[in-house]
Amino acid sequence: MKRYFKNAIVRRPCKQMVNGITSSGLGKPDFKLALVQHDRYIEMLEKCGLKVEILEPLDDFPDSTFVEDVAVCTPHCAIISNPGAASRNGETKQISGILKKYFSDIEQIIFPGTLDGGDVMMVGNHYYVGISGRTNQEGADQFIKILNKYGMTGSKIELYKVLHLKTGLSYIENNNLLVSGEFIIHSDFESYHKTIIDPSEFYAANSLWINDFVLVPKGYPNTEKRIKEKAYFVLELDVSEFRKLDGGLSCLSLRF
Ligand code: CIR
Repeated sequence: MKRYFKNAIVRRPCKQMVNGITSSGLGKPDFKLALVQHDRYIEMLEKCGLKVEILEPLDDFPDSTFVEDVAVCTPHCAIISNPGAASRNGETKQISGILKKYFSDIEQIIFPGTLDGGDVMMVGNHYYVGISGRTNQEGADQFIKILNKYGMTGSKIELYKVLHLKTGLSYIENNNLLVSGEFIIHSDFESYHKTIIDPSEFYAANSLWINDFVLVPKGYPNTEKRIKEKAYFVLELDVSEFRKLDGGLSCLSLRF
């Protein structure tokens, strides 16, 4: 097994998750079922070879289980974000203390810059940053400046329809990119081997590469089949209750 990532951090869903931000129109999540799905998610991360730190739920922050949004972990430093949604802005408070255990260098995006980790897609030493309803130009510029300080690079991608960059786009290594909607024809992604996600399986565009496994949400057989054809080990996972809050597989962890 390729062991690029060794660790993951997740945060248990809190009871208040039923009041999380959503545009899905799929109704409120079932909290108990969400806990079961989260347990299974942790098991899958372990199966991919990761040591998982599990953080306590934060009842003041309904969306705090989407821990990917509060930081970006690079091989050289961790960058604490500044979430663009008002109700999520305080989620970053304790993350710095946790990341200090793993990283000697911690950076931070500061106001007026905003950035959600879900808008950041890593491709080796380069990071694509979505300019979205959550991540603004100032936040992206701060982020890219930090990357440059550590010898990494970044570039900005304007988003038009999706919540976050990785809502519609996932890099699964080996130059393979899952693309949907506004990213299917896009000058910045022409050099990749693109797997175009069928509109009926749009949600599966957020699949997650970890050490040569690819986690795919349950219920998207065509995407699953096409990823398998590329010789990955595919793990299927039901995340229906997180989908109700516009969240996907990548949103539920930090990996490094
Ligand atoms: C939100 O709107 O912030 C949450 N309900 C969903 C966050 C999903 N996170 C992600 O795509 N990285």
